[in-house]
This record gives sequence, C-alpha cells and structure tokens, in this order.
Amino acid sequence: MASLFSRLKKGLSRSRDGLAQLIPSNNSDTQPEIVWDDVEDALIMADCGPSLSIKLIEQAKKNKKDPMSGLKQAMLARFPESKPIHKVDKPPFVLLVVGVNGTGKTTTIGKLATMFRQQGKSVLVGAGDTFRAAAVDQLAVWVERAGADMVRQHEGADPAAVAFDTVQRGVARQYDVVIIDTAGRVQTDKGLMDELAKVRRVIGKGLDGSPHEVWHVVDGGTGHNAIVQVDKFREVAGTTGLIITKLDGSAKGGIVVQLSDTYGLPIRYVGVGEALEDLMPFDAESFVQGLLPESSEFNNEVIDDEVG
Ligand SMILES: Nc1nc2c(ncn2[C@@H]2O[C@H](COP(=O)(O)OP(=O)(O)OP(=O)(O)O)[C@@H](O)[C@H]2O)c(=O)[nH]1
Ligand SMILES: [Mg+2]
Repeated sequence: MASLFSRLKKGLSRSRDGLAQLIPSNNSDTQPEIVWDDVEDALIMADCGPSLSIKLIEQAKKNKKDPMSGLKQAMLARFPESKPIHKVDKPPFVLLVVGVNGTGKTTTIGKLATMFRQQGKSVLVGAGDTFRAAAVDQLAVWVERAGADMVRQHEGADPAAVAFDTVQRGVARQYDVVIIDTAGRVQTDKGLMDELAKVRRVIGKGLDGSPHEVWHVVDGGTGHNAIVQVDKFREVAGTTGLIITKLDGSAKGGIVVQLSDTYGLPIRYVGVGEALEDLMPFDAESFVQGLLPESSEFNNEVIDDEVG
C-alpha cells in the first residue's frame, strides 16, 4: 500500500509543488506574505475550479498561524462522510461499471475482480461492451488473471441482454459478486445513454433491487469536463460512487475534490497504474496529504535566503 501511495503522491507532485511555492507552513516573521491571488491560480491550475478555489481560500485564510493546515482542513471538509459500500443480505452483490471512452473501466474491473477473489469471493463478470470483439477479449484476459468467470455473447449483441444473462447466472449459480462492464460512451450521445439506462433497468429485472452499486470510472486527467460527465451519468445510470483512475499520471488531483464537492458522491477507489494491484481504496485524508505539501517541502529556499 505504501508504494501505491507514493505513486499517487508522485502523480500529484505538480499540483503540490505549485502550492508549496506559494504557501508557507507556518506564517512566521521569516516567511513572505502569501499572495492569495497566486494561490487561487495554483488551485485552479490544479483543477479545483474557480468557485471551489475561492471557497477554499476563504477558509484557509482564517487559519492565520498555519494557512496550509487551514487549506487542508478546507479540502477535507469537501468530502462526504464515508459511507459503507452497499451490503446485500443475499448474494450476489451486483455492480455496474460506467463511464466515457477509455477512462479505465475494463482495467478497473480486472483490478476489482482480483481484489474480490483475494477476499475469497466468487466473481462473475458480464462483457457488456459488445461493440468490439477486442473489448471482450481484453476483459477475458483480466478475468482469467483474476480467477473469475465471465459471460459473453457475440460481437454486436444487445448489451442489456448480456447484462441480464450475467445477473441471472450470478443468481442461479450463487456467485458472491457480479460485475457488469459497459462500453465507453460520451455523455452527450443520447442513443448510447438511453442504451445504458436500459442496461440498468434490465439488471433490476434480473435481480430485484440491483444493481446495488453503480460506479462511474472517471479519468483523473479529464479536467473540468469530468463535472458534466458525472452529472449526466448520475442522471441516466444512477451512479452511487466514483472511481478516479490514472492518478499516477499527469492528473492534477483537484478534480477529485471538485467532484466530491459538487455531487457528494463517495469516491470508492483510485487507480494508480495499469497493473492488477494498482487500485487503492480512496481515503480523503491521505489524498489531501498527497495533494498538499508537507511542512518539510514548504518554501525551504525562501526561508534559507532570509536566514542566511
Ligand atoms: N496509468 C494508468 N493507466 C490506466 C489506469 N487505468 C487504466 N489505465 C489505462 O487506460 C487505458 C484504457 O483502459 P481501459 O480499461 O481499456 O478503459 P475503458 O474505460 O474500458 O475503455 P473503453 O471500454 O474503450 O471505453 C489502458 O491503456 C489502461 O492500461 C490507471 O490507473 N493508471
Ligand atoms: Mg472497456
């Protein structure tokens, strides 16, 4: 877990370094005055968005002794209280995975299936992305590595039919966990969004009260567009939680705070790489710790200059 966290921290280093230049840890006499406009720019650059950045700064300013700690508290307050993942009285637990193209849905399903298998659970995955044969083959590789089972149909099959079959089989064979993959779709494509609504409905017909969770996989590098994506998928697919991927890459991290602040949806996991084990349960405290500089990283040169 430690190495996963360091990967997340490395991924967030650009945003963190930007802020480290601007806010000293303890605003003592030896430290320069904070230029809050610059901090606001840095937060916006880190994908926090203009209105959230202003709110964060207002709160950080109140902590005159230690504005960085104030900023940290302000960010933490933007995350909803942690809410447990839906527990089912009787298996299977049914999870639907949605999102725009290429965000990491299929990879994340491979990671989740591996995690559930390691917990000793039986896992059945439905290959609901029937647009491309390659998509099904890609999923099959992950599923096999995870030691899970899969339901697939021919290329071009109705994704809702695949989802229904998977849930039915999951119930009949008493799997612990059923995960349905879906094709990536842009939230503005009405036809594909209607199709997703149908997939969701049909899952409910396969097992009353399911899907128990609907996780929207968001590419952490998407920037502001992630806000409208989450909104639309929530409306159509009834999103219950988010997974933010590619936080090991060039993502700026602030989008995670902004999404939390805007929708209050729990962030369940973050992806920090392409391998099966590169999935971390989300923890707001360590995330904010990764996004904001620690005391030792603050403005050392400036302090040294003043002292020397
Ligand atoms: N660096 C990094 N790459 C990731 C992560 N998650 C997924 N990827 C990569 O992102 C690319 C797309 O991943 P997929 O899992 O195919 O994405 P998808 O959402 O299923 O794509 P579509 O089904 O085409 O919509 C692949 O190259 C993955 O290896 C992550 O957390 N970090
Ligand atoms: Mg996919």
